[in-house]
Amino acid sequence: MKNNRRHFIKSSAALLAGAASPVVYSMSESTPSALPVPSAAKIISTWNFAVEANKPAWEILSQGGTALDAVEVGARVPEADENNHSVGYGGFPDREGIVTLDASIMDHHSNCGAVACLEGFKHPISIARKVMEETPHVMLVGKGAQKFALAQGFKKQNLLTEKAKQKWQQWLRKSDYVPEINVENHDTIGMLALDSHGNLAGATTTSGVAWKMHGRVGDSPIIGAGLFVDNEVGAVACTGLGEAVIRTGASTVVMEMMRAGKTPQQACEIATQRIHKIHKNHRDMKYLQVAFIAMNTQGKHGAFSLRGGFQYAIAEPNGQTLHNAGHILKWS
Ligand code: SD4
Repeated sequence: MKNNRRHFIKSSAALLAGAASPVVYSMSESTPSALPVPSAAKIISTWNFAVEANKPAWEILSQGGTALDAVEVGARVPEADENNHSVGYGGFPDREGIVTLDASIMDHHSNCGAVACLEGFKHPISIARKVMEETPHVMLVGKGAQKFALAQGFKKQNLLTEKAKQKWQQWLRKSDYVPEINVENHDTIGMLALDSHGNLAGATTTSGVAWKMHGRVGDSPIIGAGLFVDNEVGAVACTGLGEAVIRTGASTVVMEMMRAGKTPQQACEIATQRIHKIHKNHRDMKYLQVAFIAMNTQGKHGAFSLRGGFQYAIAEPNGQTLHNAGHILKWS
């Protein structure tokens, strides 16, 4: 390990504390950092697996790196984790047994890139970044995205692990489709970062809802739905049932609330309440979950979800913490 590298150590007290109160992860270092840790830098990310994702992302910010690099590097962590069944390699497939991935990334200049319904590549977030940087477009889907990824030198591979295949085969016996949200208490990773230059960036990456129809695309790759960054205002990411997020343009709602002067927390609550109101009599209501994270240009953050169980992780100069978000409803 490099001498000047900051790293996070999960304290045993944190493990004992459980999920009821913020779980504190202390940072330690053997020698002082070569560069001062920028006091403004901060990351907020969705779900408990974000703690792992935040570690390499924080290393980048703590060395004075960009928010864009931080969110890309962080998002690659769950993408590569075969035990994470809602993101990247090891993700649960669609009803035809095919793993298809959605991802998006956005920087402080409002540049953005996305891929949707992408088959066969472990790191859609990096391909999304290439779409942003190397093409005149914002989103590539399906075969076109695959072709582009190959042309950019990404390696094609099988993403369906044995474990995910077994789960799919179990599901096939009944083929009873209900979108499974909050599976194992984690889903899409959404990451928002503010760097020491005062710039924001965001990323989302997901395998979407398990057993979806082939070709289904969720909110995560859609700018203004699953992700939105505006360097004059803030950054927003969503997780949960993408159909509900798309129907309501949810990230845009949070962004515009912040622009109008609401705090990130208030903005996340307003968008959640709006989704709740719109879906009260909707067929999706019985399994509906949506959750938001947001951060403004000052590094103030907010998080809120429709139902309980949503966690988010914060990384900042004095450590990393995992929190339970406030919510409106309980799972019944
Ligand atoms: C989607 N929003 O594809 C993603 C999945 C997710 O909690 O975040 N589930 O709809």
